[in-house]
Amino acid sequence: MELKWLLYVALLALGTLAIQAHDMDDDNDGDDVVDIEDDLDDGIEEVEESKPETSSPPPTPKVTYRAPVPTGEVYFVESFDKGTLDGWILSKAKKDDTDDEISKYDGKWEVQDMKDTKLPGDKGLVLVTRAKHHAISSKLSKPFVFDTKPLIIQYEVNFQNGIECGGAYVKLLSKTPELNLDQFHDKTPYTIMFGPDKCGEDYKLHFIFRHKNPKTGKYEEKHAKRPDADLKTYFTDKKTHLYTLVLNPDNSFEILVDQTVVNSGNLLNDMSPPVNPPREIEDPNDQKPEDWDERPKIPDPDAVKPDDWDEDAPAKIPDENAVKPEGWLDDEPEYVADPDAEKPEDWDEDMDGEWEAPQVANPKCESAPGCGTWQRPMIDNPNYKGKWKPPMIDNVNYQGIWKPRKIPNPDFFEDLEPFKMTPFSAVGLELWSMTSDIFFDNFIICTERAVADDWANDGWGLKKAADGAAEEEENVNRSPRNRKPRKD
Ligand SMILES: [Ca+2]
Repeated sequence: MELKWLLYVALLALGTLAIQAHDMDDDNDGDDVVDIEDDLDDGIEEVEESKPETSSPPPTPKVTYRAPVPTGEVYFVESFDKGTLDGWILSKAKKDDTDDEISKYDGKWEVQDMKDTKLPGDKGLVLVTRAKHHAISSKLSKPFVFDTKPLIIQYEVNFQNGIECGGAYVKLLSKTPELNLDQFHDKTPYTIMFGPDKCGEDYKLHFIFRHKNPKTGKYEEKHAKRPDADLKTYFTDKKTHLYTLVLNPDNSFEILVDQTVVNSGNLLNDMSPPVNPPREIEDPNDQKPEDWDERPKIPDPDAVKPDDWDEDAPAKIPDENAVKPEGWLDDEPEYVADPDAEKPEDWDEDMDGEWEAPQVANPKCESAPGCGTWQRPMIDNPNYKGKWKPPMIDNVNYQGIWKPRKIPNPDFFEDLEPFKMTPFSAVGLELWSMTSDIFFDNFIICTERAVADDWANDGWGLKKAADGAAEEEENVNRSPRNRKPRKD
């Protein structure tokens, strides 16, 4: 059912494209638009067949991909469909705390089609190299100032080769006089870090913001709690996933993957460490008085050991009721010298001592209940009492577990508007990955949910629909009853 639905979406989406293409082409007659479904079927087949199976040049697909266009105010959009890195700045910085060999940000970025793309022309930004530092960034059309409107940051990631250990998160770089995208590196101040990150079996979806302490002016990272949702498939299924962070002026936030909420909360309650420090703290100078009694129970001082309490009675005694089993061979040893053993010929009595046959289990004992001296089995002694201890009673002097007294926190402050973060003026990717070919696409930073949703429908939605239609096509072809004759 889902594939059918996807196909339907694909038809709709691609149909829209066909109509748009028609609008742009005045010479076209109306028949093409009416017969959308046939055109589409052809279009998708031709895309399929454009894989380099033969040496002839691939046919031009009828359905041409069209880059998405934002439908409202945006601070940043990038679809990479112009095919260049225009507007992006590669970092020339070095990491100062690592070996010279790997300290350079010399990882490669390229604008490419996705591998096995179903939408030729839909390009994205690809982190090409493995085991290198990558840093690239781009300026917003205007700095984002946190005021009365929400912040929405959204983009697509496809781990085309899966991901062993590496990140695909973005950093929204703080607007500071020192910000120099040419020298973007791991310590460049950011306002928000958001997106997927994975190492080993740890699948993360970061949302971190840097909060300015209003008392000290120092910044501290605040991390969103981990999502309850299982994130693994987003990293392993090699599909394109859409990551969205929505931050609202009332301090609430939502994190979505593929337009489904996977984490949500409030900047005041759900970040770690908390934005606001506690109002009171324990007095570090307070000390527990020496006579403070923390014992809830004590041994009864008035108790006396009863006269008949025998501390020496053993825990176990021989069972006097036990009877020696019938047929017990008291005079037979359990082991005897092996009658079949022979002294080795090279045995030297002077060197090796007197030869003795090795011991073996006495064959006579095999059919008897036992051999040798019979002993009574041991049982628990009913008269055993052990060491006498006085019973425990409530301690009338108990004062409870001591705690230092509370004092006002000298570092206390209260910021009720953590949403009002440091303005940011650029978006950056500063990443290390042990797996190559991470595909990024369709970045958008805006303030209206509808604008982000439209952008998603025209970008990520189209990718998903095209993939769905191609999957459906494959399934149909795979079924022998429906196998179509090849065109050529
Ligand atoms: Ca694109």
